[in-house]
Amino acid sequence: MSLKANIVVLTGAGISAESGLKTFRDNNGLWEQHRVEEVATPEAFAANPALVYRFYNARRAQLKQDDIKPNAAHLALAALEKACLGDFLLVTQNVDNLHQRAGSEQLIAMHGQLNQARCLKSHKTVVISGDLDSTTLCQCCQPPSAMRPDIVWFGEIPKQMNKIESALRRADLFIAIGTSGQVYPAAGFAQLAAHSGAKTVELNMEKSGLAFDAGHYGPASNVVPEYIRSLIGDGYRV
Ligand code: BJW
Repeated sequence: MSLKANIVVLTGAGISAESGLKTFRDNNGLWEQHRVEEVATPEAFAANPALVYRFYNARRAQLKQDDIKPNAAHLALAALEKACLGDFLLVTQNVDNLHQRAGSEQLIAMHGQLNQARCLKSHKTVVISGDLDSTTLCQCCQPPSAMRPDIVWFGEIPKQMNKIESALRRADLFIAIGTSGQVYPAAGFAQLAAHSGAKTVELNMEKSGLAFDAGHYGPASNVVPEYIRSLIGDGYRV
């Protein structure tokens, strides 16, 4: 079955939890005793670049492990995109590549991607697969410049905000999945979509505390395929 509606989906770390990637704010959310706020800021990078490179190198390496792969929730969203006859946009706060690997195409990685590096001088991005450190140089500048992880840190502006906000204003349905709603601007998307007349739905392990018209709670790999089947019918299986 197909679906004639403009849909915006926002995902957070919870959708990748059952793929083996830790969320940020659960009990295990520390990395070598550091909270995310201590490594994911421009100030942290300026003060201790080696630590920050190491943090992102470890997480990039983890993506290559055989057991880290898209789960049923990622696959269900790729199926929803195919069934959607209106405008569809998947906005992820995640920096992993699991939505891309599941086949999602209309996708904005608003907080950047582990598999990209950015030139500190020109801000051009390149795809990387290995480690990055202060000796990794760009190929776009003369003399070559150092590179940083292409990640949106606290205090920086998330990517493609104009495109996201315009999709939210046109949305008939907004679905937030696996996000605690503690980090802005993503935490404000449901309200923006609702003001423009969209129905808002939360799919999460537990209620986030933000206001939604409806919510379904449990592990993403159960709740997301179930909800998407309720939209596009039983013909779809993952
Ligand atoms: C499951 C599950 C399962 C578990 N199934 N569910 C004061 C007030 C308001 C705002 C601010 C303020 N002070 C500063 C700000 C702004 C700041 C901010 O929001 N700070 C807050 C901490 C207060 N934001 C920014 O600085 C942003 N930039 C900005 O605002 O620029 C200004 C601007 C914006 C727009 C236009 C113009 C100007 C930048 C934010 C960058 C965030 N970066 C990070 C780290 C980098 C990426 C990385 O290293 O990976 O992004 S922080 C971290 O949090 C990461 C995540 O993307 C983000 C969100 O976390 P998420 O995904 O929600 O994960 P969790 O762990 O919090 O939640 C997981 C959820 O899943 C939970 O609900 C679980 O229950 C659930 N779950 N298992 C289903 N199996």
